[in-house]
Amino acid sequence: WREDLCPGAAILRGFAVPHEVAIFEALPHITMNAPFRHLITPGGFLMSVAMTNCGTRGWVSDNTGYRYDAIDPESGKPWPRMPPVFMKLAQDAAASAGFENFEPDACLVNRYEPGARLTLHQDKNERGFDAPIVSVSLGIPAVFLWGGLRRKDKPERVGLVHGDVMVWGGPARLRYHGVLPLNQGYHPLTGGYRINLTFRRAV
Ligand code: MD5
Ligand code: FE
Repeated sequence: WREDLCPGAAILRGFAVPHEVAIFEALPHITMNAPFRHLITPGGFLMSVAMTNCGTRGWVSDNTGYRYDAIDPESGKPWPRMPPVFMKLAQDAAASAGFENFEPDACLVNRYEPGARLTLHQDKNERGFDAPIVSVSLGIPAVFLWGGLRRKDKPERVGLVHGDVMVWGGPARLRYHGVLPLNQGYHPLTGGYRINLTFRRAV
């Protein structure tokens, strides 16, 4: 069930399914303390994906730019701690793709409703790019856009379903990527939403 997309990039199909119940038991702790919110891009647009974070750093966007912050600007308090099941899942997935000793400090939780999308971008707000990124897809399916190292490289389309885990590192770490507008759907654990957990080493 491991698909190697290119050097440094792998999809582990269904890897998160054994942890699905524990993940959704842990999630309310996070969202009660740091509710999902629609961030504003530096350009002044409201993002269609709703976001929150757990871990010692969280990814935030506002009119001053993108950054990782130890404090949730909405609450003025640290982000909720990363649940052990999240940490273990991220570390096991990274190791299965060849990245031992992954120590994520940030978990961005993305919530997509039908129509929500993520335009093509690179993840480059982290201090270094040695660590991989682990991305866990939950709930209703999505089409992932997987581009090259230059914005103009035509992206491939990759279907992602509940439980799929992607690992990006090494030469794939800075590839452009995005998510097509989500179709309507239903999943017993998420209702009409797609939830994506993205684990990173921010600092
Ligand atoms: C998502 N989220 O499905 C995606 C999964 C984000 C984001 O892109 O920034 O929150 S992360 C997929 C990813 C991460 C790092 C590198 C690459 C893909 N890649 O090289 O294609 O909500
Ligand atoms: Fe990204």
